[in-house]
Amino acid sequence: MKTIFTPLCISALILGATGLAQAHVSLETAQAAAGSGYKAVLKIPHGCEGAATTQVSIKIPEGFIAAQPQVKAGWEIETVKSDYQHSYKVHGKDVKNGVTEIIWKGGKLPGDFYDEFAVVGKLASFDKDTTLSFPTVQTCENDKTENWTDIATEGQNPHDLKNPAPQLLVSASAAKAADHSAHAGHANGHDNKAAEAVTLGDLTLSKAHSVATIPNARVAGGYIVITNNGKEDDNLIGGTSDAAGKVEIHEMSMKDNVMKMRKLSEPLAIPAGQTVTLAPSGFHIMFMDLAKPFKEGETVNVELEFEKAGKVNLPFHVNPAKGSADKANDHSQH
Ligand SMILES: [Cu+2]
Repeated sequence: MKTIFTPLCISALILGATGLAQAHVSLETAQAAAGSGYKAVLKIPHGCEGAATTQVSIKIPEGFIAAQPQVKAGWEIETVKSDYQHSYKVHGKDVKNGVTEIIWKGGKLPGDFYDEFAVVGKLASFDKDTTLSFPTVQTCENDKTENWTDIATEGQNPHDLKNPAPQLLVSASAAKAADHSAHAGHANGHDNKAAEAVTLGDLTLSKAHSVATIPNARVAGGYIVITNNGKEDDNLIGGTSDAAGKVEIHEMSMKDNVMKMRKLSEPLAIPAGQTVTLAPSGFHIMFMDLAKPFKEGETVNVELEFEKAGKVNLPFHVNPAKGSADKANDHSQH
């Protein structure tokens, strides 16, 4: 089944130049929690040997459910729907099919410019850490193509692939990760560290971490996975930290092709039975007015407050500025 969808509103394309002429196509957020909502932001860093990109198609992997492309000014969107290999429960309903391929066409991305193509959906509740591949084909003027479709076989290093498909590491659901705390280090990547999972009432808080800042930074992001194992919704009201003048909850979103960050005006909902992931491309904690820059290897003490579960003190480990999750997918340094 094919559906043609043409965005009516054409707003100015925001284009950023890139110096990474050799960079591979990759996902902006290369790690997410099983069972959570996920926004796949496909980064297209260059054309085909200089030719402008006129079409981008992406295959949606099994386990990325209810995929919906984000409207993109200047591009038509075509979706292919087919049956999933498995059946999934979404909001209590069985979902057996959905979008398995998305094609953006009719646009023109000059060869030396950069752009992003986004898809939102939900990750299945994988019970072990799983790598999902999003094979992508870039079609350019003069019938040139770039195929980002190589998938590493077992035991093969993805870095050895010439044209790797963009990858997402899905970490097993937080509740399960807590049961297997010995594996927590693995689940989280190579040398990055995050706090052990903490239980607060019905909530499980895991993977609390921040990222090292540049020397004069005034703000830093905080990231965490929050699972509500209870039967009642809860809300993240806010937090405090001795490392920052203020702790706010922010949302990063795309509006008319512009990346916007805003402070949430209401508490962040943690619905019953669901996992909310605070990550760089979505909801996140923002440490404002830093007492001093965050350095790799340090721990930042944070008190988070939930409406029902109450307050909890959590260490946020400061990871290197370029995380291992990024390294797995970002080949720009080759
Ligand atoms: Cu922010």
